[in-house]
Amino acid sequence: MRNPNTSSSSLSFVAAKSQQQPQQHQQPAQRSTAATGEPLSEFGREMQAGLSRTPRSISPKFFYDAAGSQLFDRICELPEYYPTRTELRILGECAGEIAGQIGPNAEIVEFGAGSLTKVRLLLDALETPKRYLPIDISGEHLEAAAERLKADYPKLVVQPIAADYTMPLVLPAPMAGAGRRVGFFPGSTIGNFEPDEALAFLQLAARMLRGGGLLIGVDLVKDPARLHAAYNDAQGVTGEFNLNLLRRANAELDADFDLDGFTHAAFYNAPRQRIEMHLVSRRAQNVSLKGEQFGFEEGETIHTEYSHKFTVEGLRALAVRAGFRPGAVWTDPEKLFSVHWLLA
Ligand code: AVJ
Repeated sequence: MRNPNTSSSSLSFVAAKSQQQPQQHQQPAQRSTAATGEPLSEFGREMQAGLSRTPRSISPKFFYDAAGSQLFDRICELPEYYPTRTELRILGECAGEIAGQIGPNAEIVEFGAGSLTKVRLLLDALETPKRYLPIDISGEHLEAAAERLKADYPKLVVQPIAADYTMPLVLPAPMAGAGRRVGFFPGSTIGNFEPDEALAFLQLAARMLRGGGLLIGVDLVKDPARLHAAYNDAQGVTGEFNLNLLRRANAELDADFDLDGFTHAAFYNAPRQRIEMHLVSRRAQNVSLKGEQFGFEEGETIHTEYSHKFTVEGLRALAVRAGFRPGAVWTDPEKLFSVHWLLA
């Protein structure tokens, strides 16, 4: 994920004492722009760095401002975008079996929790789940979603953690009488990571969840035409989602990207088993961002996202390298998507 997630951030998880307050995590030291001397946001720093390197790139975690999150919700409803509805179907149909693997009194830690819809399928099937710890970068969105969840699950302890889970993160100690601590990482967000980052994430998750497990949703390798269509929808919503990054830079970083001067490009890189998304400059142009000028040639791109696809065996082998013991796997009849139970 980068659902959010890559590039310069390091991944690490540390266990700590139980805390009742939602946690806020510190941003790294601020850098300021030469032009104004004002401190830059994380988005500002990464955008400036991303436009300064060759080839240009920016982490997909910055897609998800309010408008971007809404566009992503629309993507999930598109006829071409099979992952969300397929994963929901698997979680719904296999919830009993999944709950059987997890066992009673579990503590669920969700990475990149968003609007907390998928976990309800799990909570409904689990035997007396004890606590739910959703981690999400968007603190406000998370608080609101957590309040709604609390109202629906009065016996569940809900403790949101506002954090970027690709950054160092402190988790509360297990509650007295808790069962397994189980990570939940749905949506194939792991596909956003570079292969070495995916391994690093899984290694840290295995360490953090030792004695428990990880339930992870992973999109599968399939007919490239099907993949291509999922990221090049007829209504152009995925293109709007991609271009929203530039709109966001204009609004937040006082940039002057011409939204008609860039176009969405997404293609399947078969040998690397991944969709690659880019923003392509349609002509030679200059863009300014926080007082700095960036020249684009016609056809020059900003890489915005990888969405890696896996085989069932490939994901299980990666999990073994990371220190998990692969357990059950659930898929849909067409083998579009998979949900894996990995013992930590
Ligand atoms: C949320 C990262 C899983 O890779 O399919 C959807 C994001 N990008 N359409 C994905 C996305 C373009 C999505 N993930």
